[in-house]
Amino acid sequence: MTKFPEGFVWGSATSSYQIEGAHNLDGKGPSIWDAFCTIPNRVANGDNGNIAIDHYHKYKEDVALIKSQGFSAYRFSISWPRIMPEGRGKVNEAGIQFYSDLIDELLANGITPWITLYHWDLPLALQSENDGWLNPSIADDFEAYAKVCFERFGDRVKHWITLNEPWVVSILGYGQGVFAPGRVSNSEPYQAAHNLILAHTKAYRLYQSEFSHQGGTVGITNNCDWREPLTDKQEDKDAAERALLFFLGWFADPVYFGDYPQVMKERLGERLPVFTEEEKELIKGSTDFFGLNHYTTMFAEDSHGKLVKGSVYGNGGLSEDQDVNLSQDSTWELTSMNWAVVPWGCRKLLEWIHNRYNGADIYITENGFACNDEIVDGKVEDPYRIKFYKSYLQACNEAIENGVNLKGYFAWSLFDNFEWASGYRPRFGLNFINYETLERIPKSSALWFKEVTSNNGWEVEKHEELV
Ligand code: PNW
Repeated sequence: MTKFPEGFVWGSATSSYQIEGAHNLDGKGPSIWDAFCTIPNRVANGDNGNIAIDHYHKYKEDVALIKSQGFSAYRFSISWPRIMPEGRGKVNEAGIQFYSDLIDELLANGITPWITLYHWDLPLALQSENDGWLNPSIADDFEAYAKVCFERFGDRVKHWITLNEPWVVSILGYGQGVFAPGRVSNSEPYQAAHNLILAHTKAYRLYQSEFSHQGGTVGITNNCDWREPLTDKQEDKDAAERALLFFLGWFADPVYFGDYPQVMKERLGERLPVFTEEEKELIKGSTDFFGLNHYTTMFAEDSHGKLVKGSVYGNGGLSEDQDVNLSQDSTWELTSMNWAVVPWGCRKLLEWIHNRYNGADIYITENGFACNDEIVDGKVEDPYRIKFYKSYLQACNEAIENGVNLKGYFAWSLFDNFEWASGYRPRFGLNFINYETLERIPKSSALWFKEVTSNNGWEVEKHEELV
């Protein structure tokens, strides 16, 4: 039996733009993703989130599925432009009503809501009129939006995540331009990141000063892959450490220690913005838990200035700033995102976080496997996904045994959904979506999770049969 500690949180996760649809209904304003999807050749197959899986209209059926699969927690995000169509000022009551109803439905079914305030669907007005995350004033706009959410939902919601993956927003949105708003630059990612950190901090401090009576916790979710030194040479060990600091330390060091990693300051010089002493004090300690999204592992080696251009996804940021070359082992299994399946990388990353961030309470807020599932005779069998989850959860279990304070795990994703620039083709769900009928069909992995959530672990032999 692989057993998890008493009270371990089992959840599944989604985000607003990826599932809701209803992109222009009931007063919702456009987001940067609505706009990005209209530009030719930015999203595979010309896909968009206009309808997505129509969760907006099917949320009751979806909550029933979560319940039947035994998850005690559900992580979803609020669409900022559904709440504030222009990003600031007027509040859209119909948007409030939707999330309020969803929260009530979850609670009535014994499921704890975990809300992400920002999962990339920025109100378009803030981008077109204000340069989005490049404008320092966005921190005040985000604080005002967070305030509405705390006021209207905080009586029932006790778990808040300010930002999802500021690394993706900065690097893919402002560095490589493959995600909205599609900008390409080697300095804007650092400016956007700076304002993201300040926005997070404002929302965190606002909760502390005005909403602490609600008794909730507020954190931030960062994404990071593991970086394994390619050889035992010290320079490759240093390269792997440097890559982790440019990836995760970029955001986690400020919220735990008040400032960027030294190696980033040294290498970026004037391209890295500077926090004032006052800001450092506010940023330091501005998270109640460590939210981690983790998908894969790559080898890292010192490039000695000779960069091999990696694929856009997962190249770990602006490699020229890090002097790191990344590679995969040819024996590693790849998902349909070309992300390698390397469970021990998950354990090593958890241990690295534990050691660097003083034994922080960690929640894995995303981890999952993409492929091209198919319906056969009305069923979707995905033994490879079960194998993936089993191996990563086993790695989590080992990390816990080694002293890591891992408190919960959210599978990405509850459903197949709009996978950003890759459109609908990669399927990450535990529940299959028939995009013609929008029917939800639980995959065998969803049934396996039911066993895990009800036993707080799984019987090893029994699982072996399933695979
Ligand atoms: C995350 N990368 O995105 C997001 O939080 C989800 O919305 C998304 O569906 C999921 O992971 C799967 O992609 C990422 O290039 C996108 O390293 C890109 C990267 C990492 C995470």
